[in-house]
Amino acid sequence: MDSQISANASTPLDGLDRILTIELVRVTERAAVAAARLRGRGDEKAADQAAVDGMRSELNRLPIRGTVVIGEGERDEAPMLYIGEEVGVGDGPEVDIALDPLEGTTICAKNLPNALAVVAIAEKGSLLNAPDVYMDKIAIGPGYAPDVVDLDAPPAENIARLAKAKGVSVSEITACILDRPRHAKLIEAVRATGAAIRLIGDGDVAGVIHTTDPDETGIDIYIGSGGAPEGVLAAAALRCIGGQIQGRLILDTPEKVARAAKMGIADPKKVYRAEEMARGDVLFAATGVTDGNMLAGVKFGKDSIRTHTIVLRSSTKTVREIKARHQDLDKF
Ligand code: VTB
Repeated sequence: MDSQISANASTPLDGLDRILTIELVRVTERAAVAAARLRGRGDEKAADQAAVDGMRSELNRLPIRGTVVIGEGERDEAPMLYIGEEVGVGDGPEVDIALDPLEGTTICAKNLPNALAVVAIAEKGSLLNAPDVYMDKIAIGPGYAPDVVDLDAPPAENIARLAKAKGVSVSEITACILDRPRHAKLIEAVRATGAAIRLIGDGDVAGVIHTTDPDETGIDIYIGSGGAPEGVLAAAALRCIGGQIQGRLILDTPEKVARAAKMGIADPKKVYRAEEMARGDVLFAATGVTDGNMLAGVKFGKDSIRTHTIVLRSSTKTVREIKARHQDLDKF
């Protein structure tokens, strides 16, 4: 055998075993196909359950000792993939898992763009254990100086700073914002700058990821409040692709502060950067359920099923796109 090959083969890799990168693709593919069968049926719960079942069965084949830290909810409210559930074959590295088998259940039920199956894996203890509360978020793609935008600055200032850094006029910036009554003032303030807004019904994990490739997606910045678990997933993706996110948990009642404290959050006002939500070596995968700006949705053919996945690894920042044609249809 070539000595170079054998030397490399026996050299332990830093962080997570890179073979997991490819294994992870199966996890989101499986969840996406299961959810996609229920696209456009108006039944959020059924689509979500199908995605959960699909994702769980593939996760349990991975050579890991995994613990779900961002999942479907607390043990008493989620029968599967609850926070604390152990997944994997029970052998291999100890890892933390953040997942959303169907990010955008309503999008899927209505068959609208950008529903995803999403998972991230990091070394044990590396993911923020975020409670299921809202998080204020601001995110931009790679290539900008640190903190060019600021979670606490007025929207007009952030848009102006971003336009300047990008070298374009404010009117050429597009902000992605969740279409919610709570964002009325934010939307007004961004519109007043002359920037465009892409209003999305759900799916702010995709919204944040879309900032990493504005030429393709047309989105430069994500602003607004969405789920904290979704914030951690988006942070994991940005750790791998590049880009910046700032997030602060919205702990607006003593009950939420106490719940967060129980999960280890001592400072309820802390602003988290990507590397504070997802530390160390991180792997991330997302498969399109419905057609979207970055990923195609699942396509059901007569003899095959097609899926489109991005899979990312923070230590090398490799972005892989995997278009798969599955012919072993019994598996799905
Ligand atoms: C967002 C969105 C998700 O939750 O995080 C949103 O990205 C936040 O909650 O797809 P509200 O719907 O209450 O605004 C989701 O819609 C998932 O539930």
